[in-house]
Amino acid sequence: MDTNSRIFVAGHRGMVGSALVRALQARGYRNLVTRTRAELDLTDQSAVDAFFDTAQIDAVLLAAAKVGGILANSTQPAQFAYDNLAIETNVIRAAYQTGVERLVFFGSSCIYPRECPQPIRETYLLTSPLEPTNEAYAIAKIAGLKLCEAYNRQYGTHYVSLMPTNLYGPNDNYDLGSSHVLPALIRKAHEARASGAASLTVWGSGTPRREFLHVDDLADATIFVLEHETGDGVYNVGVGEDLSIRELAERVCETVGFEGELVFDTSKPDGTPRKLLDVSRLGGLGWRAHIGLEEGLARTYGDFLHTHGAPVLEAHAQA
Ligand code: GFB
Repeated sequence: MDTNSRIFVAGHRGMVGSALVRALQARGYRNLVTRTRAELDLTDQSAVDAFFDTAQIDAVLLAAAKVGGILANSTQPAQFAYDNLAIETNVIRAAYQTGVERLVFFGSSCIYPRECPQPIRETYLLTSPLEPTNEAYAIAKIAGLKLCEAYNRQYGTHYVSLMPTNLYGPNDNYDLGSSHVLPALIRKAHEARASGAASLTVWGSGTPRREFLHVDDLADATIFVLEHETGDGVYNVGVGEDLSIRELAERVCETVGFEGELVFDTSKPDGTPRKLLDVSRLGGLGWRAHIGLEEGLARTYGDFLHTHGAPVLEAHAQA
């Protein structure tokens, strides 16, 4: 792997994909290959095969996926299962068939059992039942991780799986129905402050705990793995500490400057009680996260203001 390598960043427009492009370009990687969904539908096997047959790819960063928060996952299980299985099976198979040596597959901390010792080690995978609200997505991502391991074992490839905790940062999804909690709370606090509302609604009880990794840290970890022969397998990527949803909402309100009340809507699901990752495996190789939550929230709110100013926000709301 060197800065002339042809690296296919699948999903380059998404939050993870765009962070990977930023980080790779900043480090002098000049031969990044990208395709929009209109140019290449990754759920179409023959289109993916035709692309790989001519693109001469040296490495694949498979950041393309159908992702979403707890409500989207619990209401669209078939779409989450199918789209993610189709994308990963098409890309991993075509990568192998065209001699791609390195591939990084991105999963999520939701692949681990709902009830397992915390912090969660990579070895806890498949040791007990999954969280129902996102089981379809989790099964699809577990299948992708296992497919990488199968190709490594049978064909000697070096396909690595990174399991990030909850991510946030530039290019996140701020649609209140399909987004994750952190961007949703940023938007809610911003709109509440702008409208002079007395309160903002937080889903669930506020007691679940979550760990948050800025997406630029995930991009940094990905390049670390690409540039260090870290071996194959699965690596958790996180910051090593978590907080309750209530605490997160309070921190977001401080960042945004909203001083109203928090109202908890317990008709919405809490999901997994906790999913703090054990990050010692990647830590043991020398990688650490650098962006703490306070700095991350400030940067992310700044990005939100820049990209979702009032007019765009309204248009977004009607989309
Ligand atoms: O981020 P989130 O949607 O997904 O929800 P998960 C995290 C917690 O935040 C849940 C609460 O307890 C939500 O009830 N929450 C509070 C909110 N207010 C809000 C809100 O306005 N919007 C949202 N979305 N949540 C996802 C998985 O689980 O984690 C995905 O469904 C993926 O597949 C992702 O793995 C990383 O953290 O519960």
